Formats: sequence, structure tokens, C-alpha cells
Amino acid sequence: MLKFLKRRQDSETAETTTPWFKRLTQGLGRTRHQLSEAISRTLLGAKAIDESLLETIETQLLQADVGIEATERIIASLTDRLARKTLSDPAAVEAALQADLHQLLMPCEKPLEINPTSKPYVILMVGVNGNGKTTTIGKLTKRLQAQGHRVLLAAGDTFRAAAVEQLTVWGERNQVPVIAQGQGADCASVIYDAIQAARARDIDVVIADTAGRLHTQTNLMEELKKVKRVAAKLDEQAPHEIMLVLDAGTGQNALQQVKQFNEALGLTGLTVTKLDGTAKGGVLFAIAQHFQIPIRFIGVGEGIEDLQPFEAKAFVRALFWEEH
Ligand SMILES: Nc1nc2c(ncn2[C@@H]2O[C@H](COP(=O)(O)OP(=O)(O)OP(=O)(O)O)[C@@H](O)[C@H]2O)c(=O)[nH]1
Ligand SMILES: [Mg+2]
Repeated sequence: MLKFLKRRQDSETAETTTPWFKRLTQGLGRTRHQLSEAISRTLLGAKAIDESLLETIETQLLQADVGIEATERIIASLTDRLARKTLSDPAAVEAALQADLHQLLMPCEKPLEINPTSKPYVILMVGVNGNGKTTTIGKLTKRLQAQGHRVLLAAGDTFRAAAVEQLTVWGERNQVPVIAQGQGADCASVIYDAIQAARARDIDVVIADTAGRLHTQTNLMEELKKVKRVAAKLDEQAPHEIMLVLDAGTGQNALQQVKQFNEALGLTGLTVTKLDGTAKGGVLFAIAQHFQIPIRFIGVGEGIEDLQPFEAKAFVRALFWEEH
């Protein structure tokens, strides 16, 4: 890449030298290739900074799954800057683009905080089959334990054959109790039991697994509404967190998932997994444009360290990071 586009990597900060930032930059490799590298190449070859350049950038944002509305918003901002003559060179365009992308994500940067007065604090994990709910529970358990919380897991996926076993393995790995009733049991009843058990054992946090379901399966969405009602019988604030787990690789379909699960349950948080396996990581911008739901965590791999709280600034920096 040309010298003038050399990133602000002069400013290697503590944030960009952490192991997590390295994982994040690695994990976002395919999305970076699709989004920022393509844009950098465009800027590099640009003869002039004009509307036609912005049109090319517009196409590239759309191709990277940023979505129509978010792309329009970013291009409107760049067009405005162009009119005010603040985009003097390619580096200025890129800096402005990064600033706009960061601003778009900022409202979604709200880390999960366990309220100690809600005991147990109940986290209900929901989402489409295979999106990473159970794995996220395993990683989250470790994270919460490291913060000093006592955790209990509820095996609320009573549908899939090996689901209870899978959660039990995570329980053993983290040495936390798992409350289960086995396959075919009533999910709401398992979670009710788990909250009661947590009370009896002085547990701080209950994380409840649920079976994967499509947002279009109304009967299965009704089952989740029931879980919510039943949990509220023990504590009217429970579940305190209803977290939808999304697979970044689903791209724009993630928007439909958020919409439908939110309408059914009132989501309080999102986790976006598998950013490492996809070029569609731009979907985070679309999600941020459409919903005011906090993105609590992002996942960039299968390892226990590969789930971290979502930080808008680190995300954008990693997306535009250039290896030395
Ligand atoms: N590469 C990668 N794989 C992930 C990530 N998160 C989860 N996975 C993998 O995705 C697969 C499905 O994960 P699960 O946790 O079983 O998904 P689930 O939502 O519980 O699935 P169901 O219970 O069938 O609905 C597993 O192989 C996980 O290891 C991630 O951030 N990156
Ligand atoms: Mg599962």
C-alpha cells in the first residue's frame, strides 16, 4: 500500500498490542479483505476525490453486507464532507469513513453488567440452530467466573439429542453445576428448577440454554415466551438478559432474526459469533443501524478466549488494520 495511506499505526497503543486485538484482526481477516482492503485499493487508484469515488465506495460497502440504510447514511455523511471540502486526500476519506463507521456502532457498545441485587441474575440464550448458543454459554461462564461470579447452567435445550450432554461438558470444564431434566422435558420447567436451585445454593448467575429455532417457527417462539413468563414467576425481572446469538455468516438474514426474536421476547443483548469464518462481518453495521440493542459480545473462534465484549473502536480499528 502507498505511503500516504499508511495507517495511524504509528500510534500503537496498549489496546492494539493485546492478544485479543491480534485475535480480532486475524478473525476479521475475511471481512477486512472484503471491506477495507477493497476500499483502500479504490482510494489508492482514485484520480480525484469526487462523487464517482463515493459511488464506488458505496458499492463496496453494500458488497460487504453493511446493508442499504447504513451504507446510505455513511455515503450521505461523506458527500456532506465532500461538499464542505474536508476530504482533501485519500487518507482523509479513509479517516472520515472510519469515524462514521465508529459512530454508527457506538450506540451498541454496552457491555453486559451483572446486577448484584438480582440474585440470581438470569441470562436466557436464544437463537437459530447452530448459531453458537451453547458454545457462547461455555465461554461466558468462564468470563463471569473470572469476574468472581458463581454460575449455574440450565440445560433448557431439551430438544436436540446431545444438547444436555454438550452443556454438561461445558459445566464440567468450568466446574459449575448444570441443572437438567433430560431430553423431551419442558424447557420452562428446567429453567424454573434452575433458578430455584441457584437460590438454594447462593449462586449469582444462571445461564439458560435453549433449543435452536427459526425465527419463523411461531410455535417454538411461543415456547420461549412461556419460558419468560415462567421465569418471571420467581422474579418478575427475570430473565434479566435475553440474549440472541447470531452467526455473522448469515449476513443480512441476521436482521430478520433480530427483528422477530425481538418482537417475540424483547431482546436485551446480542452476541455475534463466527466472525472468523466469514466475509460478512459488515452486518454489524446493519444491525447497529436498525436496532438499538446492545451488542454484548463478539466471537472470532472456537476457543474460550475467542469471545470478548464488543468495543466499537477496536472493531473498526481491527477492520482497517494493516500488517506491517
Ligand atoms: N469459528 C467459530 N466457530 C464457532 C464460534 N462460536 C461457535 N462456534 C462453533 O459453532 C458450532 C455450533 O455451536 P453451538 O454452540 O453448538 O451452537 P448452538 O446455537 O448451541 O446450536 P443448537 O444447539 O444446535 O441450536 C460449534 O462447532 C462451535 O464450536 C465462533 O465464534 N467461531
Ligand atoms: Mg446448543
